[in-house]
Amino acid sequence: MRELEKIWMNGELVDWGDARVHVGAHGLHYGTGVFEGIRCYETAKGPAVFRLGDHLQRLQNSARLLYMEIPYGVEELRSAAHELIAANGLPECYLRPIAFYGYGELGVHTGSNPVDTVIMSWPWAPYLGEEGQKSGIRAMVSSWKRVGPNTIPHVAKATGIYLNSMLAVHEANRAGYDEAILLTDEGYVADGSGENVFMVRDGVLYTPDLATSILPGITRDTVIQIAQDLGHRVVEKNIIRADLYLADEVFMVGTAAEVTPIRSVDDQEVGVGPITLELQQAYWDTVRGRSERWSQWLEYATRAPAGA
Ligand code: PPE
Repeated sequence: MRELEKIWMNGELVDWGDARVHVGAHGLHYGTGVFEGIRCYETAKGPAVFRLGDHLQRLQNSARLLYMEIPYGVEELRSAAHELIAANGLPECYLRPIAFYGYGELGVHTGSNPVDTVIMSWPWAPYLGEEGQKSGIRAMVSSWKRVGPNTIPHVAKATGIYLNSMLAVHEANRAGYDEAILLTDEGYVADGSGENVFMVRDGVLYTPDLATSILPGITRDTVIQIAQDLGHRVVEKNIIRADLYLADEVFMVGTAAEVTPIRSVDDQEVGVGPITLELQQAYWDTVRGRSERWSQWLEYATRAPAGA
């Protein structure tokens, strides 16, 4: 990770090296945290954060599902994000807000522990690589099942839930694949380890329904809206692994991964197809402010550091 100048921590900008947490922090022991991943893109009008408000609202929703109250509201975190972007001065970055139960008492109950709130930022290349975005990645259906709705609420982007993703991606990488696809206990396609999944068959786009154990991805929502605007039909429904094998196209979407084609699933070749590439290009045009149609999703950064 490339270290930048500042990290926003509990209301102030601190030097990168000083953003420390005590080893007794509750979140470290029990995975009791919620987080977000947001991208800020370089545009002709300067750095712009993509769907910042939607990400910060999801952070609040995730916290609510963990009975956690983040001491900062959406508007305060919005200004904090802008302050941080200005302080670190990069045209593009990934933003990682995280709120977790901090240091105080141990024991699974969160008790009187404070909630620490942090926003980091750093430059993050495409999650599955630039080559992966161009030529497609090789995915494997994981033997690990996605956490069910009555195990941990999958709607929450909670830190602890990512053990599930970690096991799946570890298994896939060890077996020589680039990424894992997790199924639900019932056998329906859920998420990648850090992405939502789409497929195309006979010109129609399919993606798992929100009630499947998926993260309600903001890129998923973005891609659905862009695809419909381009005249494609999008159907949200249960998908089984055979559907992926027989698909004309399969791709993954996420803030970090953007739109990444999948060229094979479990060694069944699907190839990189035209609808995926069309949506990938439309997504890049949208996030980089080249499409008027979706300009309301971009929040242009304030240029000067606060107080300067
Ligand atoms: N499913 C999962 C499990 C997931 O982690 C992500 C984001 C998505 C779907 C897509 O959500 P969205 O970013 O709102 O479109 N994964 C984050 C990276 C996780 C990581 O730190 O690694 C991301 O893309 O920022």
